[in-house]
Amino acid sequence: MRLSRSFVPTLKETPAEAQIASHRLMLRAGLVRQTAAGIYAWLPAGLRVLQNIAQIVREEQDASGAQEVLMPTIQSADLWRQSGRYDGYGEEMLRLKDRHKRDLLYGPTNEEMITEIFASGVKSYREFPQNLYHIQWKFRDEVRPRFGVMRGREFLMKDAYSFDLDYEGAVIAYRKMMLAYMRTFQRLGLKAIPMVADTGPIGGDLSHEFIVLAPTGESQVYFEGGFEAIDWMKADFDNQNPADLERFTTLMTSMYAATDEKHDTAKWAEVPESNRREGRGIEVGHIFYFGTKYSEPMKLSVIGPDGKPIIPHMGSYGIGVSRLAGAIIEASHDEAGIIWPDSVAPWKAGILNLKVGDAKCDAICEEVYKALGGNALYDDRNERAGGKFADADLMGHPWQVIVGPRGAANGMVELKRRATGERVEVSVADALAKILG
Ligand code: 5CA
Repeated sequence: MRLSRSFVPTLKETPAEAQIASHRLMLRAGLVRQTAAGIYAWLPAGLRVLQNIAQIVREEQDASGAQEVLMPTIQSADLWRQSGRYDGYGEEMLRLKDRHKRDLLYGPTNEEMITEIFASGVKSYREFPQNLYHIQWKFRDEVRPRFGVMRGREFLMKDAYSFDLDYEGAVIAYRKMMLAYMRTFQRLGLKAIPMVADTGPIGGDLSHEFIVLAPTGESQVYFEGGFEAIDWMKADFDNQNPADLERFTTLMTSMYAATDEKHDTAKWAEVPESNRREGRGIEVGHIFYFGTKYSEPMKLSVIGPDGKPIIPHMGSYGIGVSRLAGAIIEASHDEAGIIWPDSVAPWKAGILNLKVGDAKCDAICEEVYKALGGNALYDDRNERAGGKFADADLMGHPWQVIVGPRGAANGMVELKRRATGERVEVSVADALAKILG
C-alpha cells in the first residue's frame, strides 16, 4: 500500500483516555478507533494484524484436527434456558428482543448453540471424537471495559468445542488443544504459560488459563523458568499419539505455574530460587473440560455399541483473538512504538522515501515496492524524513527500507531491523533477500 493513499490515521499526541502502552500505541498507530465504550472499529492496518493472528490460530486448530464452522452472533434465549444459564449469566449478557417480542441475545460464548447443532446432526458413536471451532465476535457487557481491545465489550474469540464418548477421550482432546495453544502462541511471538484456573461461569472441573507476561497484566503469576525454554515448533510431540500427549502433559505438570488465586506458597518454596519467575500476566486463552454439563440438559446422546445411550463429554477452548493484538504489543514495544513480530505485522516492511521527487529515490522505492507487493507499506508522502522515521518506528514494521539520495545515487539502501535497531547499507537485491528470506 502507498501511505499517501491509505487510511492509516497516526496520531502524534498520546490519547488521554489510554492508560496502557498497547492501547496508546493502537490508537497512535491508527490500528483501531473506539466507536462506543469497549467497542472498536478495526482500520486497515489493525485489520491486517487481526487477520494474521486469526490465520495462525486457524492453522494450528486445523492441524490439531478441529474443523472450522461459523455460528451466528445472535442467539435465541430458549437455547440458554435449556442449559439453565439464561438467568444466571447476569448483566454481562446483552439481551435483545425481535419484532415478535422473542428473547434473543448477542452471544458471549457458544456452548449451548454448538451442542444443539451437534446433537441435531450426529448419528453414531462411530463419529466421535470431534472438535468444532469458529472465530466470531462475542459481546459481554463488561462493567469496566478498559485497556482498549484488551478488555472490550465486543471482541473476537476463537472458541472450539470437543465431543468425546468418555472422560478418557475428553482428556486426550484437552491435551491436544493445550499442545496446539503452545504452538499458536509461540508463532505469535509470545511466551504463554498454562496455569491451573477457576472455571467461572463456563463450569466444569479441569481448566487452564494461558498467560502472557506484561507489567500491566491483571493478575500476579508465578511459574518456573523451564516453560520459557521450550521451543514448541521443534518439540517432538505428535498430537495424534496419546503416548506423546501423555509425555507432553507430564512435562507441563512437572513445572510449577499458578496465578495468585491458586498460588501455593509451600509448593513455590520447593522451586529452586534461580528457577522462579513472577510478574503480572494477561490471559490470552482459557480451556475447560466440563463433562456432560451441556450435553445432558441439551439432550445430546448417542446409542453406544452395547445399545445403551452415551452422553458425550465436552470441553471448550477459547483464545482472545482481538485481545492478542493488544497483548502482543504489551509484550513487544519500546519508547518509539510497536515492534511487531514478523508473523503478525500488518506489513513486513515499510519503504521510506526520504526525497520524494528525486528520480533515483523514486525509482528505487518503486522497484522495492513492486518486488514486495502486498508485504510493504510505501511511505511516498511528501514529508520530512524525521516524520517518516517516527511513523515507521511507531507502526512497528519488522523491516524498514530507507531510501535517501546519497545511497540511491549508488544503488544502495539502508535496511533497518526494528527489533534490534540495527541499520546496514545494502544493495536493493540484498535488502529484498533479507526481507523475503
Ligand atoms: N467458552 C469458553 C471457552 S471457548 C470461554 O468463553 N472462555 S473465556 O471466557 O475464558 O474467554 C476466552 C478468551 O476470550 C479469554 O481467555 C480472553 O483471552 C478472551 N476474552 C474474554 N473476555 C474478553 C474481553 N472482554 N475482551 C477481550 N477478550 C476477552
